[in-house]
Amino acid sequence: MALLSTGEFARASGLSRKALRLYDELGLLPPAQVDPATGYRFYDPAQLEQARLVAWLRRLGMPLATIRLVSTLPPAAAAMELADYWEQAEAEAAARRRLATFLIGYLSGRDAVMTDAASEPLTIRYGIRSDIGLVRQDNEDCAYAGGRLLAVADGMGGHAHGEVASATAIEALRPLDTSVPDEELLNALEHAVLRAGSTLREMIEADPSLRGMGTTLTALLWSGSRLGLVHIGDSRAYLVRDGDVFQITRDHTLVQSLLDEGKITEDEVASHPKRMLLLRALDGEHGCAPDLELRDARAGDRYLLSSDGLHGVVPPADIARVLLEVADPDQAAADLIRLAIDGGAPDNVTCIVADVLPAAKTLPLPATAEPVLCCGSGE
Ligand SMILES: [Mn+2]
Repeated sequence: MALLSTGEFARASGLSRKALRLYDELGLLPPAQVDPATGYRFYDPAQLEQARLVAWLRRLGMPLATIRLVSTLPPAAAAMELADYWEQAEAEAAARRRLATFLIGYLSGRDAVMTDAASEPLTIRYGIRSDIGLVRQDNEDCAYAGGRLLAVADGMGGHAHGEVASATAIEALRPLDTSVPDEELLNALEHAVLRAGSTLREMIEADPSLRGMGTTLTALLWSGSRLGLVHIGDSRAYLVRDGDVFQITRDHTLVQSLLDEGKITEDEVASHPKRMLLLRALDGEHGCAPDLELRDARAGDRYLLSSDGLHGVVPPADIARVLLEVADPDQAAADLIRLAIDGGAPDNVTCIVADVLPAAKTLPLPATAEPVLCCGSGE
């Protein structure tokens, strides 16, 4: 059968000359013959079927490398490869749709309506309390609890500057109390922490008397059955699951690292002269790297977020007892604060206790509780 010139083959196959040249270079569709004198390329009409397949796959958006693979397979195997590719493409499109929905909500300050109802199988019920304690003049803790976001920040810096730092961190996180797609949980948290850091830096540049202010930040952000954890400093998150209490954050303190290195014992922590020293905090001056972790959210779990005003004076066994025995989260938060006060409350103390419940569709829950912001000496 007579070979076709590039122009004839292009017309017959629906591929441009330029595309044919590219596919030749990539080894995807080499011409049947190349004239050694002129360099003209000729195609076998039998190659038309292959060329049409390549054109179809390109219209599908398939990358050339995948086309090269598919076009060498026998039809049945090619069909399977194509099905795999399309499944992946649809999953990616769905992820992009969720990301777009989230960004629209995030940038407009409105809670975007997620069309994917299956991604919201859990709901949380919380109690939040903060107390100035018995010694301090100011409450420099700041906390927030909403339908999807819980956060505790413990500010430092003296003369109310700590209040500014902790409130700034919480303000940066608050817009995330919306539908964040689960694959974006950690990106969103990290972005908010970076934003808080640059806001603090700008404030310090504008007013050098603020230098030295900083804050801890420990927060949980839910999306469906996933949970993002961001943590910097010595506030803590605990998880109660199946009757056990686990501390799920690690203090960024000197004494914790000395403990980890075996240089001091648990008993020596309370009397260590530098037990207050933080190795990491959110302060806008030092590039801070928060711990970020993606976790499973399960119905029946309970979480505690607390500032060091709690664990600084209340023994772990007492914290665990309240978490395990007091069913109502608001009452549990109040009881924990009471234990800190009874322990002398040398520091501000803040607690959020949150229970993870099954989907609203299985529980006749009232409308979502109002978010609560608990900041500063006014509390
Ligand atoms: Mn504190």
